[in-house]
Amino acid sequence: MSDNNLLSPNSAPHSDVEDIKRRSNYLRGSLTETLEDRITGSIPEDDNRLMKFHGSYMQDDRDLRNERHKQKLEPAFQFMLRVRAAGGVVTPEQWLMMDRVAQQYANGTIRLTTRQSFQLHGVLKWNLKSTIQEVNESLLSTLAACGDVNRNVMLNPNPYQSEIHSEVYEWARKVSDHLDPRSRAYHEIWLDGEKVVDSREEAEEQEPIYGPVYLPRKFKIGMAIPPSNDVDVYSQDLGYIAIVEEGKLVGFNISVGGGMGMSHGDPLTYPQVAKVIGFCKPEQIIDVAEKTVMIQRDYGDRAVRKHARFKYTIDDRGVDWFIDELNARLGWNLEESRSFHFDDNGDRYGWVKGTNGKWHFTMFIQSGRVKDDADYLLMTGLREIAKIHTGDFRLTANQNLIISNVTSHKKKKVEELIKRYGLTDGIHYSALRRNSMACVSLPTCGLAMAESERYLPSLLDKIEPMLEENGLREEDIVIRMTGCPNGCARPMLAEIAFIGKAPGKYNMYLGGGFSGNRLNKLFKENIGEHEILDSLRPMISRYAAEREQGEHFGDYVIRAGYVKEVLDGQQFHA
Ligand code: SRM
Ligand code: SF4
Repeated sequence: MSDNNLLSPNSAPHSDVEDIKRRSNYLRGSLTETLEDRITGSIPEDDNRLMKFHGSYMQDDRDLRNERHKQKLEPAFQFMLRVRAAGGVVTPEQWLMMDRVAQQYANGTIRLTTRQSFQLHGVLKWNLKSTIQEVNESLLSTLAACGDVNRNVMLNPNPYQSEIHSEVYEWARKVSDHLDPRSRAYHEIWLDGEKVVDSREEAEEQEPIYGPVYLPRKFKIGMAIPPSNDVDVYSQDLGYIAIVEEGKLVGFNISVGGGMGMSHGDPLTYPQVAKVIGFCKPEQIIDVAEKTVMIQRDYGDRAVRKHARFKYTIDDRGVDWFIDELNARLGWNLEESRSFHFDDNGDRYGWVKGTNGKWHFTMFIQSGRVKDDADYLLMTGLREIAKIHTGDFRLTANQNLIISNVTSHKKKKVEELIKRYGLTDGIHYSALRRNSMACVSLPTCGLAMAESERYLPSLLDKIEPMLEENGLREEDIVIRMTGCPNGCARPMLAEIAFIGKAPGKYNMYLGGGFSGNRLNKLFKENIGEHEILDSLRPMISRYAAEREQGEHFGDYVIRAGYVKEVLDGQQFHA
């Protein structure tokens, strides 16, 4: 089947992570023993690699690192736990569970992620099991939230087209369930399940899609419902674009090979927008997902992890090769892609009535962080709403939250709570802030080179007056920041982006497409706040004065010559 690495024979070149996966006996490793070790709050590196498949990363509080080092203490080890829900849809009971475990076992906050999952930070090793058990009791899971497998399947939360949403949501769930790892390791380790699989042969049957070494790298699927591209479908390894004709879902266009991650100064790594390769009927999408994942399993690079994402497999072999391979494995051919149009990749805030007659309220949550501050009791307000809410909550791909499916009967009560706690639809913020995203970064992210979540709000405070002065307060401009070039807030698709280089220093990018359809381009390297503001000031006033009717900022900066357009198929660094 593969000329490269089908199930990664030991003799083929492979990275150390491949060995760890192979030795792990389907994600078990020595995790059970490691968790019982009370001498240290940390876990060994091999087990940490496996922990990712179980939805957790070991971290340490980087704010405390130097001080603890001086005091000759081990770093303040703690765990991040990612809880996934396909399409970001959760019940009020599940919200209340997240709230409870965040208070009891984590740092008292909930982080809504750019892939519509939850993250908890600061969970201690001894509390991991209880936390994961509570999560599972409420029918959510941390399994495969991280690791070399398919991650949370994203879906436009679409509060207004309720029927289409529920139909596409069912498909998202089916794709997600189908691609879940089937090893019993998760149940054995965390849920005290019976040890059912002893022999490798039996287990192999249990991982018919992934096999014993899983994928070469993480794999991401997103489903967009035009005209909204809020899930940034072109950033996904595999994208589905719902095609709705005469009010009915007729199928999906398929896009492949998107990805955001790169390393500074390494031209072999680059972000890329996905290519649309064809169309299939709704009932065919699981087959397409399965076969695509299996092609990546067999042909992805297992030797160099930096080169192991699906986008590189496609680039190395060509998109035509991929289509042929996919069609051959499917036993039928994809149809010609259908026409569609995206307007934007943002959220629509405030109240809207769905086609099912129920109400939906989209809230603005700065960088997805749900917490209580002295002057903003966001977490408490949402808890009070969850206690009386009979619909659902939807996490958006822009780190926001929708209180969804509110009956007309309950709307007044929910509105009262929104008012009492001052929960905001962002209307009193600038449109720039409403279109902003920042990754987690410091102090928890071990890969962060600069601040992001903790810095972007104050940078926005300084940019907003420039917008006000130029009458651009209500102009939608997409701005994103990350603390490193891994691209967790998909900054490479923003009209204005800052990617961390060193403490207080960022590379500044301009010219992304307003609907997430075009990568941006490097404008200035390694600049601090002063230079950021000095660069933006004249640009913003020129934009206000010179823009054409309906011209977006990302298009303007290209026309005005600040950066060159990144054409389709061109790489970021070109
Ligand atoms: Fe990410 C790694 C946070 C979405 C590309 N990402 C990390 C880690 C786990 C750091 C680590 O490996 O030690 C970060 C944990 C920080 C912390 O303290 O919480 C982290 N990524 C996040 C989240 C929480 C950002 C957020 O602010 O919401 C997002 C969680 C998503 C989820 O719920 O599943 C998150 N990460 C993304 C996205 C956006 C997306 O998926 O739509 C990307 C770019 C898309 C892509 O994958 O191409 C992304 N994260 C990465 C990468 C680079 C992968 C690559 O292509 O090379 C890494 C590093 C790695 O995998 O080695 C990474
Ligand atoms: Fe960490 Fe970098 Fe991702 Fe930000 S972009 S969360 S700094 S890995």
